[in-house]
Amino acid sequence: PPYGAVEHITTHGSDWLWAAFCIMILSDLVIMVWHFMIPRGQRVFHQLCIVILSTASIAYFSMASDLGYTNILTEFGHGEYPIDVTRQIWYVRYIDWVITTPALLLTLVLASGLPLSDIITLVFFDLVMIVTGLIGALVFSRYKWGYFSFGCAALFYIWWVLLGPARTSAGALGAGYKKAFTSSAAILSFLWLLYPIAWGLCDGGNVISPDSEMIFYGILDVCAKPIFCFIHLFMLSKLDLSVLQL
Ligand code: RET
Repeated sequence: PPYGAVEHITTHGSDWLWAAFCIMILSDLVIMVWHFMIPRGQRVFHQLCIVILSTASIAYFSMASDLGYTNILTEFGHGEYPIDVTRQIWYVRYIDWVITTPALLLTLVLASGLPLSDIITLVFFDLVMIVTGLIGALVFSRYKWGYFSFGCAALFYIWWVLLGPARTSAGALGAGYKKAFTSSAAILSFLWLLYPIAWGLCDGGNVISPDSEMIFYGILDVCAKPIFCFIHLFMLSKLDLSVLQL
């Protein structure tokens, strides 16, 4: 029937989410073991990665179990019925991001010597980005794109801080710090560009199915969380972290 048709993930979608859950939790366990080999006082980056991967593991556990979403009416369904179709909106993602995106930014800026006032503002605008994304996803009408625009403005501010002031202050810590910061910030900036694109195709425009959404966001999350954490921690392991006084 055209009324009450629901866009849902399938069992294949769920299998992929269980695979992503395993990647998150195994990477988490590896970093937990690794962090005990680092001297106290220099473990903060490992600890932040543990925060990120533990949160992601629980989020993927929820989504693989088909939990953590709500059904939202969409103007145009992806399926065969053009009207009055609902779509799963996975709010659990945003609960994950509220914790993990500030932690990801901290892994970068705590190794850059950026002043505390700038770090606090950066984290606040990151929260603005995620919360506007959540509200926009839950809004049915075209006003959702207004929230999306506020979120994008916040992302532009984050890019500017990372590639401008934070990169400059990393340079003041030495060439090694500048090199590590620039590579990690470039990877993060590129990956974060893809999130609003995924949002536009899923939560925003309802262009791709929930299964495809899980593949798009899932590959992104594996790159932006475990892969990013490992690359960043390896680069930091070559630096003398005692200069940071953390
Ligand atoms: C939203 C929609 C509103 C506009 C923008 C967004 C950006 C989200 C980003 C999320 C990053 C998530 C990560 C998660 C964990 O690894 C909220 C989709 C700009 C950049 C890195």
